[in-house]
Amino acid sequence: MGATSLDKIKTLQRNPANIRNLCILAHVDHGKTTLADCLVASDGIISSRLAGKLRYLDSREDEQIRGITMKSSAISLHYSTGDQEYLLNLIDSPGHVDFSSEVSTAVRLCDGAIVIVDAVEGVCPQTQVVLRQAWLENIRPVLVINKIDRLIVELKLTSLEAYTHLQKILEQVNAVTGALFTSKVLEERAEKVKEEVDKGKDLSGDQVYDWSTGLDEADDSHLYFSPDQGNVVFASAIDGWGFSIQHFACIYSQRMGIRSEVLLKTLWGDFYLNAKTKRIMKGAQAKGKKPLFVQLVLDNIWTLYDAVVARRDEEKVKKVLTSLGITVMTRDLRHSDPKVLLHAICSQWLPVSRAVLSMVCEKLPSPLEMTAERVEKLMSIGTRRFDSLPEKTQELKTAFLQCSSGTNAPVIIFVSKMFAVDTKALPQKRHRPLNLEEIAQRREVARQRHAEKMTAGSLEGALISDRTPAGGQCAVLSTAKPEEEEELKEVFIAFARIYSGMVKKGQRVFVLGPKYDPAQGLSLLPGGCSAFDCVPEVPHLSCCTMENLYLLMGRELEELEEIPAGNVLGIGGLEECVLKTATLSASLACPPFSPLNFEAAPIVRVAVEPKHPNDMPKLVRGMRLLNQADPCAQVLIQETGEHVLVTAGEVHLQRCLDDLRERFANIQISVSKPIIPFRETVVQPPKVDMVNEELSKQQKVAVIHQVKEPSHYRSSESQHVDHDGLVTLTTPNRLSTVCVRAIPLPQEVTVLLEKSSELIRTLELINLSLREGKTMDINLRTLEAIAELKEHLEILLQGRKWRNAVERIWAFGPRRYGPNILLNSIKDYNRVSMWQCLKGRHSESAGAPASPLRDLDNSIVSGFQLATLSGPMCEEPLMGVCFSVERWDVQSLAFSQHPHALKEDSVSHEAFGVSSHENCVDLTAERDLTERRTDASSAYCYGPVSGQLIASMKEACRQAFQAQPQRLMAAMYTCEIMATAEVLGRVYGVLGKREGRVLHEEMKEGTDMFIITAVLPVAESFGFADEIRKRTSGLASPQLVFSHWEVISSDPYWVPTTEEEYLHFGAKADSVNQALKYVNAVRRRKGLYVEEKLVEHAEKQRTLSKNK
Ligand SMILES: Nc1nc2c(ncn2[C@@H]2O[C@H](COP(=O)(O)OP(=O)(O)OP(=O)(O)O)[C@@H](O)[C@H]2O)c(=O)[nH]1
Ligand SMILES: [Mg+2]
Repeated sequence: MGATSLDKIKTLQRNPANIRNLCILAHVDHGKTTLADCLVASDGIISSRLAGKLRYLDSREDEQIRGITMKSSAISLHYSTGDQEYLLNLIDSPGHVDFSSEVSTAVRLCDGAIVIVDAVEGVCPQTQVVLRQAWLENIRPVLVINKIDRLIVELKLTSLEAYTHLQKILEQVNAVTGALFTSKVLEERAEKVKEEVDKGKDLSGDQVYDWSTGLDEADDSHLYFSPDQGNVVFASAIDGWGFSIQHFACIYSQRMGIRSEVLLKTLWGDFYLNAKTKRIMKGAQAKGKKPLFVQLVLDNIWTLYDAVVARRDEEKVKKVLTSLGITVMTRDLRHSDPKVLLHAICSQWLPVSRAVLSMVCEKLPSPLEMTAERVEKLMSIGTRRFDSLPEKTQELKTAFLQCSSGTNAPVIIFVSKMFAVDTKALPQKRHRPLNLEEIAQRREVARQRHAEKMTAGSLEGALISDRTPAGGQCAVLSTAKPEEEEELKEVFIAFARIYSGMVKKGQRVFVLGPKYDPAQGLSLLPGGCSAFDCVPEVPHLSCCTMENLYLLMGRELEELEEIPAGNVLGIGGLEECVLKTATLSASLACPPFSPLNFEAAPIVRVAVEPKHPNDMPKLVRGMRLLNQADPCAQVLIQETGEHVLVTAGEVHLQRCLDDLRERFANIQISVSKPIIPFRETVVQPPKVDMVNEELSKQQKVAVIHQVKEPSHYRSSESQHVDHDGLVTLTTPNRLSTVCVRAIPLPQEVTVLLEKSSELIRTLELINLSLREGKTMDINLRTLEAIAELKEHLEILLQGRKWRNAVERIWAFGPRRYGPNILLNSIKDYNRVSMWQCLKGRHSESAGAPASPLRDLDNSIVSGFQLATLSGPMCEEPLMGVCFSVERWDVQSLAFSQHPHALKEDSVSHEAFGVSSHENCVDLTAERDLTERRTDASSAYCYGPVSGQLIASMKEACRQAFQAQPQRLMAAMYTCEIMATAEVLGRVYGVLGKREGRVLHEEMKEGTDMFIITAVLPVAESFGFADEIRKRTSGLASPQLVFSHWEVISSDPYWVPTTEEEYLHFGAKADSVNQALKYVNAVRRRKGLYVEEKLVEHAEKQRTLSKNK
């Protein structure tokens, strides 16, 4: 540990008013870890000479080698200013998109954040993301504009230009905050209006509607970053300087005799100093004067850089040194690298740590100042409203707000991630210096051992002397083994924060799973119960012992006996009961915290297998550990038996594999090529053919169906496909028939469904509990969001085809929340509406009459779920397809087979509005009927009706899908690349080669950088970042973020049919068909049949000359 003793920190931990829990957030490479170094150095933990070079919080080897942070890590610092002493629990987070889940875990534990922006690059995509994350977690940010030295040295801006540039950056950051604020106000406003409308329903009609948006009254001035508010620091972390305008206001108020409050208001802004009158005036820009900030602040820094770095003028440096009253060591003064001298001067003149830490202590809230709004947000589980939680649970709100460590305060802890550390790194295992007594004791023991050996040796003589080494060795080996095994072991430590109560080592607490319901817990255990008791079975509740408590000190851990509320800590001994996150509490009334907001979804998958097959158990164990140690990585076993690792991107993948090889599994592994996800969809029949000739409607249908596998046009006893794509399928026992049609969903609908998947999942949960007869107090916001989704869908699904479609939605799929719809177009079949929760609690089951089909309803949904989970092209999930069930017959016999036998006769429902197919269907149905009666008994051999119906429904959906023009959808990344004009061409070259598409390109103001925004298929993205970096000599480095799914326009099953196409593409049409290439690659990987001819006319390859 550094200069601060452990005892000091323990004392500071007890005073929550002077604790600040904060994290450092920014885009990749904007200087988070460098700034953290400066702050760590100020506490004497590392030398200030090494600050910025060491990157102390990047403790992993690969972090040091690659120069990027991959894990968030915490350190506790002591800072004293005036008579106040503060404890800062600082968390450094990664900026690379692949690790954005680490940011989520850090933000959750903090009350405030330092947001860093690079002075040259300005607001970048990740800056926006982290500002949003801070906003969503209700934590307060302060701003550090870093790398200002680059404006001087690299861009060579004058101080005035730099001032305008800084102003622009501030505007950009505030614009992001402004947008977040506006959306929140509008949301609240909408909520309020709705509440008023709900309340005012029975009032008479003379209501006055207030059309204002609420934005005018809402005060948002405190949210913005402004130097005069004291929440902005200008810095160069690498050169060790930083300042807020308060610092200069203090200096100049003494020097110039102007009150510091006046200076504070005028140092930033359009003010100038009138030399004659010695007064500060407004309108510097209009009058062409130097703003105060330039004259009094920036000019000094520019002069210093000019003297030290540009001119290396020793005389001038000395003059500056005397005027600042600074002394530097002669070796720094003579150092060949001017940056060393600069660092030595700046870190004394304007130490960045002082500027940043005093801003943090002043502007960021302590754990005592947590807002009620944030507490409610943390405590509201899923769809539940805060005020619908049990009374005892609501009472816990005060515990959060008081943040007390008293004996009565309930213990509440949130674990945001589990991280693995080497057992050797634990303080218990660390070698500590021995005190004098221990040294004497050991010496005594050694002396005795030696004496025993000597006597034993003299007794046994030379007889056994040649046996001894072997025997000895044996003993050594056997004792060494368990030790070695233990050494390999990784232990998991929970990264957590205490929100209330005093936590003691060895304490037992409840672990509340994400689905734990405090109402249920309290009712099952009415008398209350402590975690020490033998707890009876309560769903999603378990107990654990906090075996060790640690103070997190970057690379090191310090063991503590107890830790009071308001602190960030590490907890040992939870690996068995906590997978990734958890809420721990001593009270049963505590609800599980709301889940973390993750920004990036894992998308890159690889299959992993051991090099040596008998290492399989080790791999399985290693994968399990990896899953626990990473907040974002997913580990799954596919149906094929492959072990699959899903990560957020290439860099993340590399890190996970390294961890697996070197820490968790310790074996050699082989890794498959990335498994690229695709989606399958159907589209509207194309209007033009491949050579851009217009296709008339009739011809088009003929062409497509003729070309595609003719076997689709099967018409057998049990199945029939008609010309406009309606598929009729009968179950093998011929007791039930379904007619299904696949219809492409409009693109906007697919996007909306994709975006709302979480909401649909919630809707499904609500429906499930309603079906089970449970009542639920649903959060008003959730209900509103559901109503909004419905409304939105209604707007998007317009036209005759979609009449009343939203009400008729039967299910979403796959997995009940995917972007495909099952539509109930059966006449007279009334189901309980999907949207029943919107209609009030009492009407739900009364609406629909009992139908004999209801019992088999689930089979249809299951069949649809299976069909949408893997499509017919290459067994990838479907997207944007609507399956409309237009007819469904079930014979009464089927019901007698079904466990819930119903005594009704044959029920037949026909589709409405579809006439073309009716004849043929009716004919088959009639014939079926007579046959069915005769061999009813043989029907039993096909198994339960429900199962048959699932299989038939799945098959019907697949065939309906194949009856439409099919397309593949590719996952797309967006990337923003910053590049200088010289390398722009090469960037375009790489993008073009990889099927990328440039969306727009703009020049960053004040610099010679271009920002290119492009989309790129995930399938083509592997090695993209590296290639760009290589081709541009490291000048451009892209950040890839998954953005959306895009239909690949080419038809994978296309073959030329018209004369023109034939001429253009040749008989085999084997020129590049991107979609077919992908389909075949996926099919080959999955071991499916691939229709490919590898070598045709082999004799043509013969070399003629050889035959001669
Ligand atoms: N010129 C200049 N370079 C800086 C400054 N601060 C940091 N750097 C450099 O910027 C690079 C990135 O710094 P880091 O501190 O690793 O950035 P980071 O934000 O922690 O990056 P990630 O953790 O990977 O997101 C390093 O090469 C630093 O030397 C600065 O004030 N001026
Ligand atoms: Mg870093």
